[in-house]
Amino acid sequence: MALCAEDRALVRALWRKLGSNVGVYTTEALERTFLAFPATKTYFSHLDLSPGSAQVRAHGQKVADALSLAVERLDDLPRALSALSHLHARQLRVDPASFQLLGHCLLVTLARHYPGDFSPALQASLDKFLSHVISALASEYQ
Ligand code: HEG
Repeated sequence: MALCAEDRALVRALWRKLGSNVGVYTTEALERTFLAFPATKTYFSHLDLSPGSAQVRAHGQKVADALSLAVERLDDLPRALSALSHLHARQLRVDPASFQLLGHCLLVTLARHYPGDFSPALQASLDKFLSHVISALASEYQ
């Protein structure tokens, strides 16, 4: 389902609120993903995955930057993320089903840190945004 004007406004406002902490929350979401869905760790066997790992933090920042780019390019998501989709599909060979798991953990992380902002409307808009990011990332798998 496409993001309507209200979805876009809610997601952009949340991102403004996150400010420079997008990397912090994305890192927490990655740590939650590794704990809740341990099979996802197999893609990162070359990294130190212990709690508080600087390598996970550095990776979290890269994922966060891609999400922030997506927020800036809501009208053009598939194009904005096509190189990244290609990388995950052809080089990293990540099972696209795992994108949903990280998306879910990001939603949980943000709900935990911003309980007062997490209205049903924001949840629905954020969920739509993440679905769009996930389908853009999955677009190069065919
Ligand atoms: Mg991916 C690298 C973004 C989900 C596995 N991921 C990256 C990079 C970005 C990114 C920006 C760095 C690319 C580069 O260095 O050029 N990843 C990204 C997003 C999302 C996602 C936006 C979903 C919202 N990634 C994801 C998932 C897995 C995964 C769910 C596996 C379970 N990503 C993965 C691996 C690497 C990246 C193995 C390479 C890590 C490295 O070696 O540094």
